[in-house]
Amino acid sequence: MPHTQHEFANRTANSCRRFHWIPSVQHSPCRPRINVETYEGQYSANKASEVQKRTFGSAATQIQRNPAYSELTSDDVSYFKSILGDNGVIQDEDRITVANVDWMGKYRGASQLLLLPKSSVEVSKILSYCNTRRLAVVPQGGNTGLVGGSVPVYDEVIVSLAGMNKIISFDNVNGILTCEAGCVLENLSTFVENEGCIMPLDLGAKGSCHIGGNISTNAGGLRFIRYGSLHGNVLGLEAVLADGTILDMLTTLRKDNTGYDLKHLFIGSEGSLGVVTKISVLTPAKLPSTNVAFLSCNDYTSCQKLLLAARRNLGEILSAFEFMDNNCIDLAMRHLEGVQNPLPASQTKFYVLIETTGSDESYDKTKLEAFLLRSMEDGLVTDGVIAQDISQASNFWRIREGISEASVKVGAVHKYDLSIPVEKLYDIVEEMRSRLGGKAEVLGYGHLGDGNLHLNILSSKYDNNILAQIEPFVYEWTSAQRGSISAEHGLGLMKAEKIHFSKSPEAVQLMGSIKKLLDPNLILNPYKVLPQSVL
Ligand code: FAD
Ligand code: 2HG
Ligand code: ZN
Repeated sequence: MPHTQHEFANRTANSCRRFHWIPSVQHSPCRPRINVETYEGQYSANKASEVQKRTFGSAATQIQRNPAYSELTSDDVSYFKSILGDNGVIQDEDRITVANVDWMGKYRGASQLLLLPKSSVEVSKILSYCNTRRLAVVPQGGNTGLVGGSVPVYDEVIVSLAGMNKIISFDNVNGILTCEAGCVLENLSTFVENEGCIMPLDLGAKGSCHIGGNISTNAGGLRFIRYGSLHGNVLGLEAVLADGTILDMLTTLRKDNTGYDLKHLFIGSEGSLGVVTKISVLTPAKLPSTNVAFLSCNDYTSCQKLLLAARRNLGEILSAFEFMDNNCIDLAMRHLEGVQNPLPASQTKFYVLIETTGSDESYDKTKLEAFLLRSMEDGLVTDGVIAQDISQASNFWRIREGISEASVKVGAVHKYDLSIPVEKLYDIVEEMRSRLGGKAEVLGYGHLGDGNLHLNILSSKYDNNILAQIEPFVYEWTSAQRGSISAEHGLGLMKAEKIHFSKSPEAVQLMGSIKKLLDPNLILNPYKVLPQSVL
């Protein structure tokens, strides 16, 4: 039963009597953990020459090692040592094992070599050599990607950008940061916050992911609703092409209409067209007043109406609108240490996290409180709390950001990252639950303000019968709604063969032509992003 305005006011009064503005909510950084369980049916071997064919759980997906690629020799290793020094050439088994496995422990490659260049020139020398030798390469950032794009499939050489982590300059008049691609997002956030700005993106993996990885996946994240896509925020970048050409597009201009804007090819191309080495990005001003509310709603229709009301009534101060179903909260409480549901246990089906960020503490607070009381009167919200300090706000965010981390603790997880019109967005979660009939746990959450659903399907181990219930249904359903099968995570290995569910044959063909133009020997991130048939 919905609480009355009086009850909400009491809760607000009790929880938020001293309602402080929160200068900067420190989200808990998420460190990558490697779950050593391998995907059922997946093949792994120590020697590249033994690896010729792999399956990835789906009976339909069989990928052969492309025999056009050379196998690594000791001469290759000696060459890399001559340009990078011994410290830049890693063959140590433990370090290679970590770099071969993705964050979920779902995709595992069999590379024998990890390279750590320190400059664009070194990246250029590596790629030029690999191109001539036909050695396949996988660029790697923080290895937090969720679609199997950041790890080798077979014996590709791993080129990690971790050693290229310098801040080059910060223009504090215009708020423009220029840095190397291997900078960790959280370090950049800390740096620009000290300069009175914020990064235009934020995500749960910020303690590990690199800005180069963010750009290469066109990561969305928690600030997208306010600051939009990296296609808008990245002003320039430098990328090294497969043949070693260093392409300087590192402008810091806001406006530049001279010819084709080539940087966009590298934003979201997941290391398949070049290695991003430097970037310049717009950093918005850091505003002094941040408020976070954690709310419950009885049904999905109320969440939708709340979003509309938030857009209209919170307007320019709205900085996040995230939703989670009850299954997510249960999971988070089961698996995240020290996290508490700020609302009393009830029959609540949905939770919404709203954040506002603005420049006037008392105006922003009054506006948010009035909005929440009105939403309660209108029956859209059944209960809610507003954080009164950083610790409460962090707890709210920890629940939302921690769902991903909690999901991998169950054993096996299938993650779908869908763009769907908001009115239809939760239908697929319900349909999936009834299809699976209790064989797996189905979670729905995500960036509701951006029409982006994260559908997570959890079971104790990978099971091809479960997968057969999910795919291709989930892609067909999304395609029928004219949605996207990848809203923000990319295609990677997981969805390279599924691109046609979201893009026309002509568009995919053109993408293939661009790939072949920039990387004619197909050395960059093979088997990922595009279907083998167009290459
Ligand atoms: P990696 O995982 O190392 O690589 C990702 C892809 O980019 C690979 O194809 C790789 O080859 C390529 N690549 C990496 N660096 C370069 C480079 N310098 N040049 C060329 N190619 C490169 N994603 C979101 O969009 N929104 C979220 O809210 C979000 N939250 C997450 C929360 C958690 C807990 C986790 C684990 C992941 C989350 N992700 C999210 C996914 C992931 O963090 C992002 O995709 C992130 O941008 C990847 O960055 P990375 O440095 O880890 O890249
Ligand atoms: C998020 O929004 C991330 O938390 C991860 O994009 C989603 O793990 C997932 O499915
Ligand atoms: Zn997300």
